[in-house]
Amino acid sequence: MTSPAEGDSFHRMWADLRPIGRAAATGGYRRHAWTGADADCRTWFREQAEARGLAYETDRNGNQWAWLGDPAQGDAVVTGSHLDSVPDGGAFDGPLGVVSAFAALDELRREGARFTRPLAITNFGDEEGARFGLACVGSRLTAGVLSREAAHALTDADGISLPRAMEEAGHDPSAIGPDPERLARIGAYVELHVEQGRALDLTGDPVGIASAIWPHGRWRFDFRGEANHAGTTRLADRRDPMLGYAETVLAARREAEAAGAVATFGKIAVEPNGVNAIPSLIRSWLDSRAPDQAGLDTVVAAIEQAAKECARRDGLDLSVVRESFTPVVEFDHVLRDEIAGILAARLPAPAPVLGTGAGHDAGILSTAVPTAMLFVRNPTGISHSPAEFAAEDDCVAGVRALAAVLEGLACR
Ligand code: HGY
Ligand code: MN
Ligand code: MN
Repeated sequence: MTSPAEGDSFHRMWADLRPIGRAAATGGYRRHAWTGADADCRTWFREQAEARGLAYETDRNGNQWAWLGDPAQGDAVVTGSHLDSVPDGGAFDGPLGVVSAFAALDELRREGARFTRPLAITNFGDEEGARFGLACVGSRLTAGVLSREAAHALTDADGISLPRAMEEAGHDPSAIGPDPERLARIGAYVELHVEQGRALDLTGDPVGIASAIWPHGRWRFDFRGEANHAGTTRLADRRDPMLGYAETVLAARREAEAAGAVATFGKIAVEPNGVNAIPSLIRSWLDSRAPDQAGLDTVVAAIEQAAKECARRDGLDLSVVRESFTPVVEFDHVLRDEIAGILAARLPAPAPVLGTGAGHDAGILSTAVPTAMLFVRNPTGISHSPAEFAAEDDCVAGVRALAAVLEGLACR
């Protein structure tokens, strides 16, 4: 068991954060960008920063920063993650990294660590893209891989634009866009995250280090047919988009299996969505990921081809739009190996180095600054679900590992 001091601040923060945006019926979280639950998470973050005497700020893109030391000194060590969730998401995806960052700082301060580099703790906004459809909006804007114009064009299911949602939540969107000055202050970004998979459960390690992120993206497939009566329209007379959609879902599974990739249709909107009406329109979203770009391209092209063939056969109009894309990420080898060395001196066995199919802000920031990730064991591997879990001892092992890494990097 861990010493009370180590676990205290982690458990206190975890208990404070736990009820925010949690749906009683499922135990899942609905902390979508620029909603009330997101605002409550942001308030929690600011309170944690100010309670520790850290300099708090929200950047032009709505990301939250808590600074120890003078950012202008540069070469800062930054750690954090995100607090937003997927619809009905788990408690750990994102928050574990933010809570662990504050807890690791608490531990280092208890031990009298002397920081020689500025340290910042972050909450990157809208990592899941649950409301506006694009993943990692806050970090993409800051890293300059999402243009101001493209961000302004993002809308949610109710047609509310991202800037308007920001404004309604009290954040001025007028300056959203690249933030090179801020990036120039960062010497290294290290994100701790619950593992979204079972690799560490299989190796028996509480903590691992990330090597790479698979290329992945989101595509919207719209199948437009002809609304009609479900009871009186002859089968031969139908232009039913549901058939095209259904066959495309089956093709996605087939093509992904053949390519050693993954493909998921997890979101669908049916118009008019009546039990006794043949739909006029099916909007559906594909999430696909593969170990390399060629594999991903092959899978998505094959799925699109299958959709086209169905559309041609059934007289449907098909449109396919890529809404989000993240190229393959290879984390900085020097930082990765430095972290492995720091942990090797602390852990009973070297921390495994593992790839992931999950996207992260660290992946986006890797285009601009040296980044690394630590994973904390997830015994079931389940994520993006209320069942997502990490054992208490593993969470505290994650805090200890992060504290060791921050000390090794920022207290030289
Ligand atoms: O979708 C992802 O991989 C991440 O959880 N945003
Ligand atoms: Mn996630
Ligand atoms: Mn995440």
